Amino acid sequence: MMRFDTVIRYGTVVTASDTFVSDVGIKDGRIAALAAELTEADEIIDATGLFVLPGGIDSHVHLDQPSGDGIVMADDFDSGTRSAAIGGNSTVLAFCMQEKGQSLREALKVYHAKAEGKCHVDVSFHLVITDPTAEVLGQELPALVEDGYTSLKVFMTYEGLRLRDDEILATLDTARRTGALVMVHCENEDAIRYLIGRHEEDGKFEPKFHATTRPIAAEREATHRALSLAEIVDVPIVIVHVSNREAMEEIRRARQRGQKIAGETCPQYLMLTADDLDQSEMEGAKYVCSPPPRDESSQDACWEGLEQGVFDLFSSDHCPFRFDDPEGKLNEKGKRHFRWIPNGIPGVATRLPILFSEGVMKGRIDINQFVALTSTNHAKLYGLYPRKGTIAVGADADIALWDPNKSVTVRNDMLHHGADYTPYEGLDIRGWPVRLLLRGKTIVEDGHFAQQIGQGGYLRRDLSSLTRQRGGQI
Ligand code: DUC
Ligand code: ZN
Ligand code: ZN
Repeated sequence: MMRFDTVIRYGTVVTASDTFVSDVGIKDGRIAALAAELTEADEIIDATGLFVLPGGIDSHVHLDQPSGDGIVMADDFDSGTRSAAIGGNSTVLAFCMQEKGQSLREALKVYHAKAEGKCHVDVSFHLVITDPTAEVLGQELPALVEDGYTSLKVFMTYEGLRLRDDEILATLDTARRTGALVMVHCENEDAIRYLIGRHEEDGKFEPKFHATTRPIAAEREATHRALSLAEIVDVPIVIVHVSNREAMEEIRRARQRGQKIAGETCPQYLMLTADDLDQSEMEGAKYVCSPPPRDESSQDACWEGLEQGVFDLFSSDHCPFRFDDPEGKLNEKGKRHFRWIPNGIPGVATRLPILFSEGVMKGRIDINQFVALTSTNHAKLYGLYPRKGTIAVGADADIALWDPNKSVTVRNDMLHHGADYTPYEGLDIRGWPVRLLLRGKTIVEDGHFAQQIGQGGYLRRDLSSLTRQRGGQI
């Protein structure tokens, strides 16, 4: 019998489709065998009573991104990927933001330098296109897709970032030609700017007005427009961070028309509401993110989307800023006007425990759906499958051992991120990732990092399952 480096014994293996009791044999960083009675190994891990899941893949994470004058993101690739690992993730996909006038190659050079030598889990980059010149779309992007940068994001909101509809169409056209997958942030910038103006006239500056200037209709309209633009060009897209029923129904309808669409939602749309922004002492600034959290019926809709498969992806949209910090939420301008409060909340460490506890343990989704929504679908949609995202012979041995009976109360200091708060402080969780292996090596055990962290590598990616096959769903 083959001698393994590591064997995980007696656990219950879970994939997106199956649940079965099996030992897992690991050799040279990969899964080499799934069978009973694997006994020959240098290291034996007893997983009795534990679930053996593919490591989480968080395909929507912001790290070390420039965020406006004097504002500093709370996580770089070191702290951000530490926090990811604590929460059971073995891969994150971060954004590489093109500055206006900057070439994509130049932007990538900057982000590779930010990540180099600092990562504790594997990492890859989505490009954010803010300046879709003829050169960028005609030459750079096609070459970069060939080089394994196979996904990109466009914004419909934020002055300086957002693209006009004709620019989005041109970008989508390039995606169609190259097989790149486009993620779209859907909010109507003109409507938001108009509403901010009206709020200013009325002297409404507190954090809670972040939510009222970005209403559901602004998200729904932009979602419909993004889907229409994709239909015109006949190309798949991902609608990211969907917060409510109306935007979700747009995805359903587009699919019924025959479009290939992926949908994503995030923990904040299940766990928070606009009321969280309505608190004294600027406390509401902690919850400012876009789209904003809505209300309980929107939370129910997002659960429905997860349960019924409208959403393929459950991502964190980890975009951390410190709260009590002049470079964070409480910067001088932010204290006076909600529009200067940096947009985003931390969540890379809490994404998986929240869905496990609130979704699996409360019977809303089964554990195979959990694996699909948090790992397998991310790998398929972003060109990492089957190397990542499943427990199968030949796959990287990125494995999270979950104890379904472990109860944890979330405290900020256990999350190892750079933010000085978590939106989920005090939340009681049932089910926790008690051990994480990255390519066969244990990197976290019982909330502690192993000696050999810092081994995260860069992942070159294939084309998305959504763009690769004609007519294919994931
Ligand atoms: N969009 C994101 O995807 N993340 C943070 C801020 C934003 O607007
Ligand atoms: Zn966004
Ligand atoms: Zn984001």
